Amino acid sequence: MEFKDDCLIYRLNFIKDPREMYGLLKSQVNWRQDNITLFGKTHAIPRYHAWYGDPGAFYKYSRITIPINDWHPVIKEIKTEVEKVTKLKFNSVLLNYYRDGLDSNGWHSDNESELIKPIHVASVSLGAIRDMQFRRVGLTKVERSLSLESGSLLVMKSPLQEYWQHQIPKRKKVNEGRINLTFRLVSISS
Ligand SMILES: O=C(O)CCC(=O)C(=O)O
Repeated sequence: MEFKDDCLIYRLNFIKDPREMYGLLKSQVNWRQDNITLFGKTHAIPRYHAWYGDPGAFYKYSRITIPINDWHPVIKEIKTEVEKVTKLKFNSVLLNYYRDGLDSNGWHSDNESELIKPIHVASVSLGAIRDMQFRRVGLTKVERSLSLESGSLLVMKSPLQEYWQHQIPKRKKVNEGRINLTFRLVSISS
């Protein structure tokens, strides 16, 4: 599939006061740093993360099951606004906290089995500007790059995750933190 711009919607100034929202989430989110085992070696993942959602909205990626937190009222308000703007439904959110440019998120597609198809992901950025790069599944060449500004909303619509991978590469010159919220719709287990 070619990179179709209608699969990506990017909107600036989605969050009214991104600086204040960044400070609030940095201090109030139940952040954790999990380990990942790759090729027999265990490493701390290069960022903090947290999972919030409806009861039963469990999520696992890279073989890490992140404990679910009940909705924080402010995160729930952001979800409501995201749903209003995108006309999509979400029941959970993965938050990432990149302490500085040495924290990162490697190549992947958001295609875990819990995600309900068609997969749409809505992503809100706060704090330092970071690049999101895109490459086709199975290829190494970076074909697109987006600079994600504080307060922005990026919607990745189906079928993007089937054909493309994305990453947030390390950027040594970035000294500030960044928080990202990616809203998802997952199946509910009892
Ligand atoms: O930090 C971002 O903007 C992307 C996060 C991401 O790719 C993910 O959580 O799956």
